Amino acid sequence: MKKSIYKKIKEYDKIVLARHIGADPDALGSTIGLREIIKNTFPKKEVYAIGATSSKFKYMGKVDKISNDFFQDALLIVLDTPDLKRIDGINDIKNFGYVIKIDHHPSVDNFGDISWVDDTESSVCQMIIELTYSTRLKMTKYAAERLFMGLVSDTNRFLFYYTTPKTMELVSKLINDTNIDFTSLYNDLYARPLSEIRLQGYMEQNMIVTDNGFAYIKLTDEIIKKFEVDPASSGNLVNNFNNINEVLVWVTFSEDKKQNIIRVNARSRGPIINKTLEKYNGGGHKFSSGARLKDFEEMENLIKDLDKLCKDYKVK
Ligand SMILES: [Mn+2]
Repeated sequence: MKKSIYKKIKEYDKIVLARHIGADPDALGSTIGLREIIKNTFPKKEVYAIGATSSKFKYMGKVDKISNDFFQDALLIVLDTPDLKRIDGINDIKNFGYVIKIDHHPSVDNFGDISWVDDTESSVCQMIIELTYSTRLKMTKYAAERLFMGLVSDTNRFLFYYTTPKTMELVSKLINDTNIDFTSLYNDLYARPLSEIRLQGYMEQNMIVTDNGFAYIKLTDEIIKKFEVDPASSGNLVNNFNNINEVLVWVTFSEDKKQNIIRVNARSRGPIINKTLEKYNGGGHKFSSGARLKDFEEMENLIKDLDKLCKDYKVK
């Protein structure tokens, strides 16, 4: 698999690297990292990492803008994207000469002349490190930094269960090989605006926790404005409330006045929550789901449902 991917990279002079919309460090790190690696190995090739610019993750590097004329006869490599409709900047993959998919999500759309999909890999950045070290591709320090940041971000600093001995071995080889000053990269990844920290403090103080281990916080438009954040980033703070002894399931309700909805972000340390969220115009993974509600009345029903879910789980 990796050898045949290398062969195609060697064969094509024009290469486009794409990833999912709403880019995260793994998507940016794998495309920008692979661009540098291919250019370092084959300096004459034209290689572009495309997709919308991300101001939040600008430290990951610059993305390229190219015209659609370039696509013909080019090799397209789609990274970190399980479904065709979420590829950023490409409407039809048929416009390309050859397509390779490299991904670690459970498969949604089966596409690509070559498809390397493995959901036991921690990140696509891990897969690119692996690809590079098992072929004649040549790593660079800049690429190593991007790949390291993407991997660390997707594993939440080696915390998630799909961090494996292979992850550790590849990262160790990467650091030895390129001498990246990896501890200096954490500031970019983890520095947050004061407004967000203040809101988190508010949430910690005001979160309601039931006897059944269900925790929630209602963030009205007024509160969101007071803390000078936005409904999307306030909802993302849900990730900072795991590992609380008394809490099994926790949820943020963020009022979005512009779209006239209540955004729901839900997480769990046990009960399976996506089935419940599906009844409320939402869904997602077993332990990590979201939804969009019409109003706070619907919120009250969801609170009752999730509290019952925690109660039933505890009885088991
Ligand atoms: Mn990823």
